[in-house]
Amino acid sequence: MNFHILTLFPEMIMSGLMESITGRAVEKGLISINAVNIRDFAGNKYGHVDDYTYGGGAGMLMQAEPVYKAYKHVADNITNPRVLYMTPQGKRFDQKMAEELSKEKNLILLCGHYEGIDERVLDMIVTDHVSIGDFVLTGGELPAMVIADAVSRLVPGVLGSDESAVYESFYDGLLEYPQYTRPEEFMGVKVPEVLLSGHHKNIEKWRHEQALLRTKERRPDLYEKYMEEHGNK
Ligand code: 4FD
Repeated sequence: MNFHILTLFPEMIMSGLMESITGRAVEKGLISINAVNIRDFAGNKYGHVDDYTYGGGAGMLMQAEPVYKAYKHVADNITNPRVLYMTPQGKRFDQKMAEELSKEKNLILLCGHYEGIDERVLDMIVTDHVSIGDFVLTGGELPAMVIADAVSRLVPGVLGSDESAVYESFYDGLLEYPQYTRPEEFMGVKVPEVLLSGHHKNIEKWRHEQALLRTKERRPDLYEKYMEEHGNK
C-alpha cells in the first residue's frame, strides 16, 4: 500500500508515520509514505500557495494550481487512484471505511490549510471527501495521519498475528473487555480472580459480560445495535 500525501507540512507527516508500527511497516516494505510538498509546485518565486477569497470574508484559501500540479506529479504514475480530501465536510471515517481503503494499492490524501482549497481543483481531482469527526483542525495533516495509520494496520503483515487475530474476534461490535498485566496487586488493587484461574471457559464468559457492561455504559448506541443484531430484546 502506497500513501501519497499532498501537504504543506511534509515533515509533520514523516515524523508522525515513520515512528512505531507504521515506521516498521515502511522499513519492511509493506507500506510506503510519499509526502509531497505542495509548496514545491507554487508558480511564483515567493512560494505563495494561498490567496484571499472572491466575494470577501475572513481567511485565505489554497490556490488551485499548486494543488493540481502536486496531484499530477503523483497521479500520472498511477492508474485510477482514489483521492481523499480531508475536510470537516466529508463522510465520517470509520473502521468499515478503513477496511475498504485497505484494498487499494495507492491512496492520495490531500491536506488543506487556511480555510480550505479552491473548489475548482477539488471538483477536478477529489473522489472522496473524508472527515475524522465533527471538529475543526488547523490542517488536514492529522486526519491524513489518522487514516494512514488505521489503514496500515489492516495491511497483511503490519501487525503481528496475535494482534490481528483480536480484530476478527467474538467481541466484534462491542468495546474491548478490561485487561491486566503484572503485578497481581497494584496499590492494593488485585487482578480479577477469574483471570488467574486458568479456567478458559469462565474467562471467556467473564470477558464477554465485561464487554457488554462497558459497551452499555460508554456506548449505548453500539449496545442497542448489538442487542438488535443478536436477538436479545
Ligand atoms: N474533521 C478535519 C479535516 C480538516 C480540518 C481544513 C476545509 C479546514 C478537521 C478543509 C477547512 C480542510 C476533519 C483543515 N479539520 N482542517 O477531518
